Amino acid sequence: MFSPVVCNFYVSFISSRSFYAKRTLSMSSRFGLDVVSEAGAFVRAPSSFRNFISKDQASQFPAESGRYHLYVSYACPWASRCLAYLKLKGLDKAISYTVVKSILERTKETDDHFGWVFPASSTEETGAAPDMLNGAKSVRELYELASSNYSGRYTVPVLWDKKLKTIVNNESSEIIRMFNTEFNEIAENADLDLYPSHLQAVIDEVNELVYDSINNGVYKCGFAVKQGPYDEAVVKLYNALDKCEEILSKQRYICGSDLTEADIRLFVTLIRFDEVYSVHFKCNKKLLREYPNLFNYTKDIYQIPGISSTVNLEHIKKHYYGSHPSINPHGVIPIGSSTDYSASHDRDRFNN
Ligand SMILES: N[C@@H](CCC(=O)N[C@@H](CS)C(=O)NCC(=O)O)C(=O)O
Repeated sequence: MFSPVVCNFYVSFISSRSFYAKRTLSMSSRFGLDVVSEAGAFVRAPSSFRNFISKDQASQFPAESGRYHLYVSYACPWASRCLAYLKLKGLDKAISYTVVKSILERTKETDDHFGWVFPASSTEETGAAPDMLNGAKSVRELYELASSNYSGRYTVPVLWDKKLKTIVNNESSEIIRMFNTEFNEIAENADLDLYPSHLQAVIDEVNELVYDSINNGVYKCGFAVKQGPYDEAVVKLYNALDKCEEILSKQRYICGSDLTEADIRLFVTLIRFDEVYSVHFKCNKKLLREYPNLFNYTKDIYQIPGISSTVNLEHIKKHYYGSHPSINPHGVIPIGSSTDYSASHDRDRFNN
């Protein structure tokens, strides 16, 4: 279950400091297992822990207040969408969470894996906190506590079960679905349904486009090591952004007049676009702020109560510019535009 499928890729390690040195993959390797294919394209490895929390109290992982804990990074778009759900659904009292440090660090003396780490004290980095629950020094340690034979990536988000002392799930697209429906007995905002049955087909369709071309698309641009895969990814990215811009010229949200899961999934990439992806991942054909609808839409989502607290641009910039030596070897952080996403927007025009 925990063996990642890597097949016949000629691989290099994306998130490791040994990026230049390591060119072959051993299945027992402790390095990040996102890979670069023989053609030079970025390939994201699948998540490994795929259990579900259920409102059924007889299930293995029943929804309970105080039982589960979410480990996140403010830098990570996938983790941030889980955090956004905690806030939107009013679950942040029932499900506690801990934020890791922004920059990847060495996780063990005995090898050269770099990954997410916790600060030693709550004053070490604003926003980040020590792991008070398990006393772990790194996210890697959490995976090792949960499984003695784990050989995948040590990614965030991690949804942790305090009772069984294990990882329930580390796939954000599944975690947000659980938060949406399974905790409604506890959620302060139980009536909010971000994946309503009448919109599921359209949400699924938008998610497919947005995941492949935009969420993961920016990574495919940034981590391509050959011109061809970059060209392909960047064309797909801007075609998808143009399409979203067009849709958003006619309606407030990406699937119609109501906020849905698809908006949260799109937002986490858009909010990082101008500050990071445009420079760091070479997504510079057009900035987000040059798209009137996408830009105002991003401000609109940012201003939904709870969402701005999930966006920490300091952590975001420090992480990307400081954790990928293959892309930015000296870790210099570009100045950026300091765009104010809490400024007024024009999206109310669709409400009349
Ligand atoms: N499919 C996962 C992807 C999570 C993911 O790739 N997280 C990145 C941060 S943005 C990570 O933790 N990378 C650390 C590593 O690969 O070592 C999800 O959506 O939950």
